[in-house]
Amino acid sequence: MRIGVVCYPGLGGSGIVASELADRLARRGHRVFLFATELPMRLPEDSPVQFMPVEVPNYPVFPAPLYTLALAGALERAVREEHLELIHTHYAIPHAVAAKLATEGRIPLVHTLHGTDVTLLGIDPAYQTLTSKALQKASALTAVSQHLAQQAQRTFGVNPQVIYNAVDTQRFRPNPGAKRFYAAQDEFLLVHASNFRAVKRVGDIIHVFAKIRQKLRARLVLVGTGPERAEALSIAHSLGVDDSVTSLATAKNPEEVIGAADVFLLASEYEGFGQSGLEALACGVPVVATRVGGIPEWLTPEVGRQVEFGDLEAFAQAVVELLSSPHLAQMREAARQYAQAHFNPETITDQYERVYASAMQGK
Ligand code: GMT
Repeated sequence: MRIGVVCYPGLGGSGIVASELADRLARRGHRVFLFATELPMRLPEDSPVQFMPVEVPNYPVFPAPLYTLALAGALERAVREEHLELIHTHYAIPHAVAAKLATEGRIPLVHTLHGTDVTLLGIDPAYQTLTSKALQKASALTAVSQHLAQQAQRTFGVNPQVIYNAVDTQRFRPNPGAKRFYAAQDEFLLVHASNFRAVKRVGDIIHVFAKIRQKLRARLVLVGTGPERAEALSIAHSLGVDDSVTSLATAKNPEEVIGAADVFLLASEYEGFGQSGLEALACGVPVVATRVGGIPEWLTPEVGRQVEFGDLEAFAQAVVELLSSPHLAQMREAARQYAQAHFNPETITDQYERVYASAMQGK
């Protein structure tokens, strides 16, 4: 098939899911065109995917760059010139509307909902009505968790099929030998990775870490960057733990440090899925995370702990208990096996191919 995939290129789960899927589809023989404003960071250098840059010209007459229109224009041209047979967008806003505008019903559209496109932006009156219309008219919709699918039904009146995210267990694998680069021999290594948006509550991670430090020796590595990074580091300073916190803002290979961790921390207020937690499990690293959104659908007691959102005392306690548990080594083994068994990229690619096949039949 000739498939157009649309995504955001930067630090964010939907761009990761989209570019890894695009790459796998292309390696299966599909002709895949990936539309984004920049080369997505998780697209392998040797990928057979054809990157289609979306140029967003700005003119002083516009109050802001017109991304939706520029994307729609790029898609419309590719339908004509590259003979796209289907478009699959990741993150509904504004991609669902842009694809509808570009194609006007000529080819099937598939949209994957990821999280804040439903829960935060989706309920914003500025975007809600037109996005609902575009999603209701789509050939197929998928969501990355049951929880998100239910939210989408409430917000947009649609019933997406759930396809969980995959994890590349070749890339995300245990890397205990690297722990010495990040922590002293008698320290535990705790890791958090995200795009540091407010919803990730990185400040809570720092508070939790300060509580853990009162009980045992540990070091926290923060992987990634975003709007809340400076605030998080300032909280670390004010709590007197900044000497034990390392910030790796531009880590190109986050798996190197995640694979060296003892426990991975995720304190989010909401997660459509929580991709970074799954990547930690694939590395054989147990996860402690908040019981929000799609997290309970993959974080089982065999591979980690769930805690109530905002209960920082319980969060710290759960981490300390895990680190002191005689079963920690078993849990590490179980985490990797579980990720390999349930979130296999090829199985998940099969599921998307089936969605495309039925979308093509119904066109
Ligand atoms: O909203 C974000 O923080 C980023 C968003 C995205 O689209 O990049 O991430 C969402 O998609 C990921 C991949 O499916 C999920 O793992 C994340 O849980 C989800 N983020 C939120 O729901 C906050």
